[in-house]
Amino acid sequence: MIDPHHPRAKSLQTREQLVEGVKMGITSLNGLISHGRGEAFDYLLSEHSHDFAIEAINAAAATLVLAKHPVLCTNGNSSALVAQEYVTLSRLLDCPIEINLFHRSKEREQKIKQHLESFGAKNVLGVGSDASDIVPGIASPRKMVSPQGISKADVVFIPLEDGDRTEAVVSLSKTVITVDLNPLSRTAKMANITIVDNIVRCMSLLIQKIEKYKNLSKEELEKIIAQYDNAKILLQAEKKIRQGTM
Ligand code: PTJ
Repeated sequence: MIDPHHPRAKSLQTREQLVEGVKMGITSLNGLISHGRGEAFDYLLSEHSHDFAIEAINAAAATLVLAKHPVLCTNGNSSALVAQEYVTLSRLLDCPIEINLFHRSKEREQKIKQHLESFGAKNVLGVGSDASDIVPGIASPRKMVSPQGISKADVVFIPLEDGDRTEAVVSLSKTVITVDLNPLSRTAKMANITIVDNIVRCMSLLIQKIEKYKNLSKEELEKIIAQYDNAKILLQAEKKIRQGTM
């Protein structure tokens, strides 16, 4: 039990969630290493959702509201950390959640599906034989995708990856929104919209913004997207990191 008054309580709770994820068979052991990388960047960003993250959240919300077939990809880390938020987002957008794993196993897919369903998920794709389509140009098992999910999607939410999937999905003319605390990662650079923030902080902000933007006109949403410049956002995040936490 983590004392809520501990100065690093939130960070320690997040670690516990991932350790629990490993025990439940949801998160891979490699996922813990990945989280450590994220934590290091979060520390350099003062564990704060900065203006550059908010601007990306705005563009992501506008893009998701306008999307015809959005899909929310999840892996072992995001499922352990923000399952409830995934389910809320999928309800708000009336869209599926697709499990798409790097360290793929049928058992882990099933456990993640059950975990998401325990939070109320209704439409979970990518499990077992459902992942029957192939995205060309991906070297890992993440190339296997659902025909009703990533294959069909015009907008794909792909948080917490640093690999070739985003590049391959973007080259299919789909829009990719990512969440990555490392603004220098391949994914951060290749995605159309990169939210440089911790997924445990930014999901609720994204949900709130989508609720608000559902009342905006198509023209207003298109304007928010047109004004967004991902390269500028990444530069701002990198600058913040270089300035340090002082
Ligand atoms: O569950 P699987 O098998 O699909 O595996 C998932 C992991 C996360 C292990 C896999 O996708 C992986 O190895 O990812 P990487 O290459 O470590 O990349 C993850 C990126 O997300 C890194 O740039 C991290 O800095 C970043 N990251 C990690 N935790 C967070 C994060 N970004 C935002 N919020 C976090 N909590």
